[in-house]
Amino acid sequence: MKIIWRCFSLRKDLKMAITVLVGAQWGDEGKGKIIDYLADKQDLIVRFQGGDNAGHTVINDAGVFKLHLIPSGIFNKNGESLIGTGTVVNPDVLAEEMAQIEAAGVTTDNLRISGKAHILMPYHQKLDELMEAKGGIGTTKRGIGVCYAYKMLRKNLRMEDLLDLSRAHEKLTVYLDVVNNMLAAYGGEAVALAELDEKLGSWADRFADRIVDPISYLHRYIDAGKNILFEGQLAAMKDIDQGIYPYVTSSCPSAAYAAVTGGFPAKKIDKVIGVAKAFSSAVGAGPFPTEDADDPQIAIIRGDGSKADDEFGARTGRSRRLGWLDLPVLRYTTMINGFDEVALCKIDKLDDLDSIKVCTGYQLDGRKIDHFPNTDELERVEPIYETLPGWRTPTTGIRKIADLPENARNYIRFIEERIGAPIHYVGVGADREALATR
Ligand code: 2SA
Ligand code: GDP
Ligand code: MG
Repeated sequence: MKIIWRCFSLRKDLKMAITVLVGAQWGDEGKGKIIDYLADKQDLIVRFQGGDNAGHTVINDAGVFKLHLIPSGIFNKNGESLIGTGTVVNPDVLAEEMAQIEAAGVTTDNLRISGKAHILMPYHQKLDELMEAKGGIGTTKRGIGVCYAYKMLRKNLRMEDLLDLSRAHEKLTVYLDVVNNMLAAYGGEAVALAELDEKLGSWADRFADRIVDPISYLHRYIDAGKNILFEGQLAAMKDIDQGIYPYVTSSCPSAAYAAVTGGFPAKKIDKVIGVAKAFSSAVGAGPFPTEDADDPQIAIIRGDGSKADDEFGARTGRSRRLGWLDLPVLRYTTMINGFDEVALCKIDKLDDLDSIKVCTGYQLDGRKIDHFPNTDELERVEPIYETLPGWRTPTTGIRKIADLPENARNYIRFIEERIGAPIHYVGVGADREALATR
């Protein structure tokens, strides 16, 4: 019996080539940390959506990094990193981020960029700022939504356009008509083609040798049975389709989008990992049922901003909205993504609490509901809480889930049973090695 099980598990390992890792709540769950931890087993890490609205924190031997565009696996010297087709790339931000990483002594020689990734232009960012000023949803003002909107309007340049600047100039001449009309509507100044031409030239010099045809590039890895990890940004609650529309980002931070944008069959995904936090946080406007700004216990979790793992935006520095763990949200995102494994981060932030509230369900208009509510309903729901005892013991030095305090293990089991997915990793501190595993 034992032998049969071993063979099965070995074969399963051999097949375990494509993993997708996504956020399981509202974003900022600790994806950067988990990817950095898993990176040395990977041959390729692909950031598959979003742009420099992301702040993925990685703390390892090389230093403290808040990554915006560069995949969190860049520190793995033995593999490559790809900024994928589903992303929107601000080349100036990318150049700055590469310089920061290189200044810390880390090579970026292994970084490639999909030719099909869209270029995020200065006017995308300007329009995001202007639109937010007229009553927005609390975006990061990095131009993300506008760039994706122009992608759908078919009025963007892509990274591959940097390889033929005269053709890029022709395309931009047409696109700028639309852009300048939109800028005028929001009271912005028109942009001049000559300035953009200059930028395109300098971006071509900087990035041309990193731009790849993403399909042949990726399929070479797939055909060779290599380990590939797809890195999502944000989480399903901020998904343009499945999230709390309109308080969402403008791409799909859900696992299947890795295949859609990667250009490979979705059935080839072997494993989906969801990263959750032991409590809830969100930035930007929109419903957040378990938000509890006044609870003194929540103030302990937030910190004062002096530590890298305090609850402030890794991109904008905004104070994050905080609340208790919301199991209906986790059940919903598990349903959408099909988590094979969950990483539960920041459990150490609960070490000093006497008791911990967990939302197990919602009441809508006085009645308990079974479905996950739409955005308007979510504004009105009342969370149903259970209170679990805290453990009041430091967990940061613990490396095995079995060695965690009994009440911490009970908290983990409580979550697993209610979401129907196993927790394989438990974050006990911000550093790479501060992780308890099975
Ligand atoms: P956008 O800028 O168009 O994507 O904003 C749309 C919504 O998505 C939210 N959003 C985020 N939520 C959590 N974390 C994000 N990244 C930063 C971080 C946040 C920061 O890692 O801490 O620094 O403020 C992120 N990026 C976008 C945003 O709040 C809108 O609700
Ligand atoms: P991401 O966007 O999902 O990568 O998450 P962010 O980097 O925006 O936010 C997560 C924050 O929590 C960062 O400050 C991390 O350094 C920190 N962090 C991640 N995992 C843990 C953990 O297990 N314990 C503690 N204390 N901090 C963690
Ligand atoms: Mg983040």
